Amino acid sequence: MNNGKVIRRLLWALPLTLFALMASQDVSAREPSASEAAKPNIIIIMADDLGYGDTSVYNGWVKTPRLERMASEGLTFTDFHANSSVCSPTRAAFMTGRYQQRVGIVDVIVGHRDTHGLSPEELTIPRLMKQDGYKTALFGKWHLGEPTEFNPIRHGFDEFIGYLIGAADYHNHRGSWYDGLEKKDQQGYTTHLITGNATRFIEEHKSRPFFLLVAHEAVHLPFQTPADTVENRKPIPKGKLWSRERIRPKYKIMLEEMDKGVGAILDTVNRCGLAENTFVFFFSDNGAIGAGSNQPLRGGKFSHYEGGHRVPAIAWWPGTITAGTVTNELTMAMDILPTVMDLANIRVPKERRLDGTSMKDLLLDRADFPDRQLFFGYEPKLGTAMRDRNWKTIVSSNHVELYDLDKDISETNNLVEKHPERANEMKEAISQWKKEVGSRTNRAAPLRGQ
Ligand SMILES: [Ca+2]
Repeated sequence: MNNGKVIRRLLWALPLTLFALMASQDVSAREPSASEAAKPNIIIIMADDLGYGDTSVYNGWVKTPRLERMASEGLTFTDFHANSSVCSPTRAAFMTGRYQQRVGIVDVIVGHRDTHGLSPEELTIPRLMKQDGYKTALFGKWHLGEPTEFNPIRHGFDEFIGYLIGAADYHNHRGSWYDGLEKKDQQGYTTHLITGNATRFIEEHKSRPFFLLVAHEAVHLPFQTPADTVENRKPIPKGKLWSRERIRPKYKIMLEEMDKGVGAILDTVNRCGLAENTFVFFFSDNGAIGAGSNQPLRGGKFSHYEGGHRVPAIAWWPGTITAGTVTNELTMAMDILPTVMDLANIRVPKERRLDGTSMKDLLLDRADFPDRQLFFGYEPKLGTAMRDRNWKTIVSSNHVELYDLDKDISETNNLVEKHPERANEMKEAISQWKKEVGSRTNRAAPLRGQ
């Protein structure tokens, strides 16, 4: 079913020979069996703190040829959102398909806060997929709880290699690098280790359905490139630590390394003959800090403006998702769980209220996606923001902002006084939503035996 809301167009003029090569690869891939076709492999690649204006896919300042190619072979989202402008809440929503408020993770998880991790009684993507016979793995960042009870292994991951905290030293991560429940170091640059573990996992499990979460460290701080080894790292002068001129060149290299990693994963999928039966989704967990770019959006990480949570997102499934397409539908990280369950034909227990909506028809048939109100709660620090189609409001204490993103994507013209009724309606919707999802300490009632 086609419609006017999804605009099909070629984004990049790839040489004809490249298209011919891609076509020949598709033809040579083996035919999946009936059972495999019913159970596609799922790979989610998550960047950390990558901004809307960082990658060249979004006309950004860093050339990322492998993400460009992924986009030219798949579907690019212009209005996809992280659930939060910081790490842990977005990850909690992505893992559970629910607003992070329902699972009690509204802020970044660090040791001293009242929420120490994602309850292992929550229904997560890996738990649901493991129950369905999928082999499951996470390589890279977790950031949903450091104590053993919150470890990814407790959430249905068969394999976990990476770190539990917000960031690790890219080179010297001994002491924060885990293999399952135990600390076990791997030597190397984290971006390369995450990619290497992911490609090894794909090759090892190419004959059965798998769910692979590749949670990159890039482009989160510390700003370290493969060349910045412990030996050659020099003390940073005071005042230079956060200087844009120092960070920018490193940030660029960090993103380029991650881009190569995305390419290596897609190459491995192709080489293993899995492209026709593997769904890959790439997105970022929140917007960029000042060293990166969220252009043309206002704000960035820790902000309720669009730059805080509108992020790059690309879906890839050659032969199933139409190549070189773009969608402007309003979508969010919590939509990923219902989407992959739909693609894998896994039933989520009815008792579990999901807030996300399956994107399956949008991905496969370019169908209309339902309009809905979306909320970005970060109380009490930033208040709550809301999207309703092109309208955006931000409510904090007694301050209200209202923007028409169709005319003002950079959120520069506050329309509260021009459209007071709309502002009040959206403010009331926020109040209702807050009552429904509960406070930051209101954890979800556990579902036993799921
Ligand atoms: Ca992040």
